[in-house]
Amino acid sequence: MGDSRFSEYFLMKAEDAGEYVREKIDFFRKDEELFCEEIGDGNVNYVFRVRSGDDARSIIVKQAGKATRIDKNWFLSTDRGRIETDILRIQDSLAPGLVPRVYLYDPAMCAILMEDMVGYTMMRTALMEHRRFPLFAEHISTFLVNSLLLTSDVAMEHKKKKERVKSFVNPELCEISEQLVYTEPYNNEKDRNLVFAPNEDFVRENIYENKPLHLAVAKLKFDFMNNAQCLIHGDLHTGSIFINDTHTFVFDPEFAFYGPAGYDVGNVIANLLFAWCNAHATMEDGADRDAQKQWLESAVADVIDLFILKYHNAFREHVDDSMAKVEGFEDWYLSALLESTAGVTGLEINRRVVGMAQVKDITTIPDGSKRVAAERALITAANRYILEAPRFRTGADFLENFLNAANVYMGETPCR
Ligand code: SR1
Ligand code: MG
Repeated sequence: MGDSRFSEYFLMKAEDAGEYVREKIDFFRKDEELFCEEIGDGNVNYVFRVRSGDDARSIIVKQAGKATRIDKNWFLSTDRGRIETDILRIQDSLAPGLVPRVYLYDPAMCAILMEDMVGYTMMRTALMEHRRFPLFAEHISTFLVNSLLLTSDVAMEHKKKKERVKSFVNPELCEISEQLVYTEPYNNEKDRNLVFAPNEDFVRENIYENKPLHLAVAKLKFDFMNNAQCLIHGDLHTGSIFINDTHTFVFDPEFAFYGPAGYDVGNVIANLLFAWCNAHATMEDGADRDAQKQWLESAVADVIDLFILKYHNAFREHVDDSMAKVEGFEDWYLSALLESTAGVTGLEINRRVVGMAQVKDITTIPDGSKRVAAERALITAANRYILEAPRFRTGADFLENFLNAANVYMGETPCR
């Protein structure tokens, strides 16, 4: 393969990807014509779908660029493809079927060849089409408990876990989160926040000048940087999930590292709340909107409550460290995890409302006054998740806090 044009890294274009797949893997028939398009819509990588003319077979090639897509001057190690491949294989063993299959990782081109999730839609897109997925909470809670608890010290042999911590050190991707989640939304230190103009005063008073909030966020930041609790996905928003009526896939774990479990759970909750705001602000008042909001409210509460239930089951089944079995430890460990989940729910909300990497659920709300109201409700709820984190113990606690803020700013009694 030494003389292959793919033996040295270059950033592929759609027209390269078919030839690349043929060279790397025996996936398509030799005689079939291949079609390829770049379908990535994230901030970081390039994603190519290569398919046969009859659509019978297709495969995804995900290539790491040397710079992010959102900012061409922001350079990142291409090793993130290796990290993503390794964690997908681990997650597939812990939560079988809930992540796409990886066929091959090519370190020369920093590209992953993986299963195309045909018949699935990116969850953010589906939620913005106001579709409902009754099995989502069941699936994601299994994914969260299995991938988080079972990679932590309470369930893993400690030396093996420490080896894992080493191999998932991911400094540049972590730095993105340290900046975009834990720093810039609170001080705009790089002058790249994107504040919706009518909310400038609200953001200044409630975020930039909120000293108690800054202290709480600072504590969460250093927890994120120092608490090597378990192997987290690191970017588990609804753009990292593919879904249909019967099944859920979690993908795109390139931000993975050993960090606090609450980071993943909190990301899921915050992104369901963005979908709630989108439904409220863009659907016509009536039964369908009520049903959409009601389903999202149940999903928020169920993700937390099913997580708690499955956590206890998994703890009893898998934990064998004698000190982790000391009476009271199981509940103490869960309380800390839920407290961290509340904090991160607030952080993810604030950063998506005022930071540089925003979410379409909110930015595409066409009616400016409804967007203003949604953002104020979100920031108000977010600050309470962060400042009052220890009091969030159940799904109902998480939901009630958001609905209270929605009731004040979005002018309507929520559905529950
Ligand atoms: C520079 S990357 C910006 C954001 O996109 C990713 O999906 C992460 O959420 C990151 O914070
Ligand atoms: Mg991503």
